[in-house]
Amino acid sequence: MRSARRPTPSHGGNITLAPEPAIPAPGSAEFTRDYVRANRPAAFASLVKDWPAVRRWTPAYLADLTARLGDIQVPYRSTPEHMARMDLSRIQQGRMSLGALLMACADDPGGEELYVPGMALPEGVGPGIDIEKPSLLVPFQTFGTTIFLGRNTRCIGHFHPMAHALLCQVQGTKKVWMFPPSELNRLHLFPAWSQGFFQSEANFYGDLAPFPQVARAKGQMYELHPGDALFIPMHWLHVPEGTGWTTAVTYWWRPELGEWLRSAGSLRALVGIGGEFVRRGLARRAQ
Ligand SMILES: O=C(O)CCC(=O)C(=O)O
Repeated sequence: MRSARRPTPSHGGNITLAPEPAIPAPGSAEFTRDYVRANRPAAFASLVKDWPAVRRWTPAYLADLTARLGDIQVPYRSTPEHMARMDLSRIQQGRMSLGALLMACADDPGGEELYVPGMALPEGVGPGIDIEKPSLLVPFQTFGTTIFLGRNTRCIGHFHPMAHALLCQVQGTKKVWMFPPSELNRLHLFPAWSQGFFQSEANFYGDLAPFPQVARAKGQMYELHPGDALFIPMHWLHVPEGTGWTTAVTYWWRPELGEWLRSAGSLRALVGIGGEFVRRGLARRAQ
């Protein structure tokens, strides 16, 4: 096992976060007790380094693989650096062909941000071929596998209302800022009853001056390299930023009731999920 790796410090706007080194992965019993039940994040060095995907998933390889499945249209994003307040409608850039996006990343990995912020793995890509559920997750019934990819990706600050996640970095490097649920009230989230209830209004890649509380929030930063994995506990706000071409796979599973009850983010999550439920009901009635 490789020794713990200490990342370089990261800052954006006027915020600096203490770097946390990636550690050797524990066994699944220790992972469950010390991290999942404790709602505590950690980066595990080299957890999935033996996945064939870590070697294979270049943009050209994925373009070739997905071309056989036909023309897949994907929603993609980019976040303007100079937009102080996140405007969700301005970061969605519409849809484009996955093949064209991958070829743009292959041709110019250092170009402007092109970000596919999560898509279900297409049939025939991934499980059993290039990736395998990490043994750490054997005790958990995972319910999905999502791929994130693009170049110079800037994910907005968000938390998962109802799931724990293990983010497995496949290619490229990524910094992930993390803030515990107890800090959510400093992170300028969109109103609890609104659609963005799990997302921050602050643009972590721009000027944070309009959000003085954010600079006071206590968080930590992880740096992921190919083959590393990050446990993202439920209700931890995270801000992942990829450099150059990056791709990652995330596994999801449901927390236990006790974990819910102990989390400082549960009330906001409940209000937000309730709001979403009402909005969908009203939309159905209006049809
Ligand atoms: O890797 C990324 O770009 C985003 C990952 C993420 O936000 C997640 O797994 O929840």
